[in-house]
Amino acid sequence: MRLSRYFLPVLKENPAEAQIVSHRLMLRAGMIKQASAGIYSWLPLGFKVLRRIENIVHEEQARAGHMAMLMPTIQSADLWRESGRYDAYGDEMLRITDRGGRDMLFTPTAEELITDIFRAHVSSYKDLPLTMYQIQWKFRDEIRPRFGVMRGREFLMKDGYNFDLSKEDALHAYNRHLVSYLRTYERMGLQAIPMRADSGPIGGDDTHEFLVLAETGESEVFYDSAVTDLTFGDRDIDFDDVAQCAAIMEEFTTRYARTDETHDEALFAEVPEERRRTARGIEVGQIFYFGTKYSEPLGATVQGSDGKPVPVHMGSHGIGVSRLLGAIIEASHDDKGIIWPEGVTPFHAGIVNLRQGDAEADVACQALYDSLTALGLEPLYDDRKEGAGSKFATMDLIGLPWRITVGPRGLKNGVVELTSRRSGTSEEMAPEEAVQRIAQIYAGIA
Ligand code: 5CA
Repeated sequence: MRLSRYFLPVLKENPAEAQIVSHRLMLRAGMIKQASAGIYSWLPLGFKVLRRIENIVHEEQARAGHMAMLMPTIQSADLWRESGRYDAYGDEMLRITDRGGRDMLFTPTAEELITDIFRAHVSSYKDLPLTMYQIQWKFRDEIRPRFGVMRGREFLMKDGYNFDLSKEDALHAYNRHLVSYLRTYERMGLQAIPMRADSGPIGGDDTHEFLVLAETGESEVFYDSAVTDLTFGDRDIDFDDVAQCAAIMEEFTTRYARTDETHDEALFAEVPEERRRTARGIEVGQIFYFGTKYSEPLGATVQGSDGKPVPVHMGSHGIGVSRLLGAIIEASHDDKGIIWPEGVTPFHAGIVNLRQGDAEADVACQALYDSLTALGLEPLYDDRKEGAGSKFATMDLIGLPWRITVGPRGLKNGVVELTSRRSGTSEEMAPEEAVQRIAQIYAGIA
């Protein structure tokens, strides 16, 4: 993409309405624009990152054996009356009446609808286990939408639902999701720590939230600092292996890590004092096991091996897809702007032409652009007639992890400059070498 043709409405000034750095940087980098309170349009740069995050989620869900599907945003109130949540959900639910006077709603989550699909089509234990998920817009009429995409009213969520014959099987699904989420967040450059939490309106006894530590996080968290030493890395996982998933679950959840909703001072006191931490965190996902809470009232039963009907055991599992953009920026930025982790960056590298219009510099930039593109990478070429300072400032603000700077002086010596956004270090090298280096870096990303 050429920057001269790209829609990147960068703001010079800090927007007054933004209280936290991620919101400020998303507005300044022209990623989003507020349409009304807690509701945003996704401009090209923001939308690109959103898509990258979605793709990682899809890939990791497929790896865990879960099927993608899509349910509507507008649902009938009748189903929610069957589960008892139409009234229980309260003012957070956006209620709509259609022209026929029927009560409808904008989905805040989809346990009811998926259970309705299940009960219509699945009747035998032989069809279990089953896990399906979607990435779909949700609406929750939050009292205090704030911090940009972090607490929106309309937001994009990955929501997955498992159906199993027994509690034991459903707990394997729970563990499988935990394992899959650990890898998902790490691919986005995040450490998201599973913490025992409260289940709120979704219900159930077993639930973990995934928290990214950040001063601006809305949750207060208490943990044993040893949990921050754990990394998932590149493990070979068989998602059908019950013992393997359970072992990873145990590895990541036995040490003390809880949100304030479930915090227990007495248990926390058992953690060695030098490892006790109180901090703030951003909740980027949550997994639930709630057994038969929805299958019983909605009549989602299967015929067991003895021929008798049994209600299925369920859980649901969410990832805050749009919130993740904010969380990643909170975790990865500096005074100059965003620093995208390679896994989610909107463009793989920036090309800065220091002398646009200089025949040699233009040709060299185009050649770099073509070579990167031929390798399947997406560069952003700043081909505007602007000064070097302004070009660097834009690249730093939008946070591409790698920048190639091309100028007549370097070209005389056959070199361009490769700069890491994260470390700020630059190295001179032949243009082909810069291309190879960037290609190698991305080949190493899962
Ligand atoms: N049905 C379950 C799991 S599919 C569910 O709704 N879980 S949830 O309520 O925990 O939401 C899942 C994730 O969506 C949260 O962990 C959070 O990251 C994200 N989320 C929730 N509310 C908002 C909001 N107002 N703005 C942005 N993201 C949100």
